Amino acid sequence: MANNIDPRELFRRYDGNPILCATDFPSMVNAAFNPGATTFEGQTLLLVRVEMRSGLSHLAVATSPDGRTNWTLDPHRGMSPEVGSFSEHWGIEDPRITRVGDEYMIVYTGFSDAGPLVCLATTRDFHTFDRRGVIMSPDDKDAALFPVTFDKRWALIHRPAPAMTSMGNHIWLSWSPDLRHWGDAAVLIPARRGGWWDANKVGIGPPPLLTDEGWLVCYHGVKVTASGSIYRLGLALLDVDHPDRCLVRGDEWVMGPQTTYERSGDVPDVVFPCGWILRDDGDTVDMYYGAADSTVCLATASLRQLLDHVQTHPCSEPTSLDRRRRS
Ligand code: M1P
Repeated sequence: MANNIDPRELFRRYDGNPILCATDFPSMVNAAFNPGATTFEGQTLLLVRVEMRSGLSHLAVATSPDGRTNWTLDPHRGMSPEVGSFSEHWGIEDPRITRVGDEYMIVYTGFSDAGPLVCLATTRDFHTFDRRGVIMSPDDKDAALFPVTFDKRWALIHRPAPAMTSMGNHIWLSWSPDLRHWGDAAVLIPARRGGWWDANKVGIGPPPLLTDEGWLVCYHGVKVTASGSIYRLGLALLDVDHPDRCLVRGDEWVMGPQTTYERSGDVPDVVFPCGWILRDDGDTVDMYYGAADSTVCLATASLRQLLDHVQTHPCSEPTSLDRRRRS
């Protein structure tokens, strides 16, 4: 069994992984990872976080006809940190793309002088980007928008970090009538405690995916061990009309670092998806993720199997925050 991968795993890694790495770029860069993903003009489009050899990141566009091979890196498309900007002073990272009609809404982390914060930009062509500004103040990151409004309000999943880190870094959901003013914030998926794989720190992966059974979300959970952190992925299902209600949260992780390219790199033992695409057959989910903060990889799953799994492996130990919300 190569790399200890159980053939029953829900996500199957693409044999050609990594699909993109630093040496694919025309200039010398340190790493390419944590891509947002969408379809655009019939192609798969990735907005890849590229970390330069300064340590600062920008977002580059890569396209492929089949989402697997023949990637084209377009030097004229992408997003660079805004020159002179406080909110993007140390770069921009980890984009999540949500398509709304002809418009693509990109929520990304700005690395500001005051810490990481959440920014929003929109585009129709991935050439020009309309910056809509900071939508969550520091420290906050790992954010994604839903593609529809609920009673005329937008919903944003995000992950503020409390100054008292012992309180845990939980996934929150906030509301806005106009994408500018956000409020009614509440914890959506709390980090668990103790020995759990997702104890103390969690964050959303790709934007929520609408299914007949609810909004499917994939999130990362971080387990701190004596030799460092392990970033793994879990699933949850949110109510279709009330996405602030978590219907079910899976107990087990569904993907963790196992291959050499996930276990070894700038930050070992990390799988970190920021985008997934439901293909035209209505079942194939192509998930694009950063491996070890170094390369871009692809893993594929069946939507039916993901939904079955989360519903048949429900959380057996709700956190105190879960219990309070249910009472
Ligand atoms: O190094 C792993 C990841 O660490 C951060 O994620 P989080 O704050 O959710 O733990 C991010 O900087 C991310 O880019 C990085 O991949």
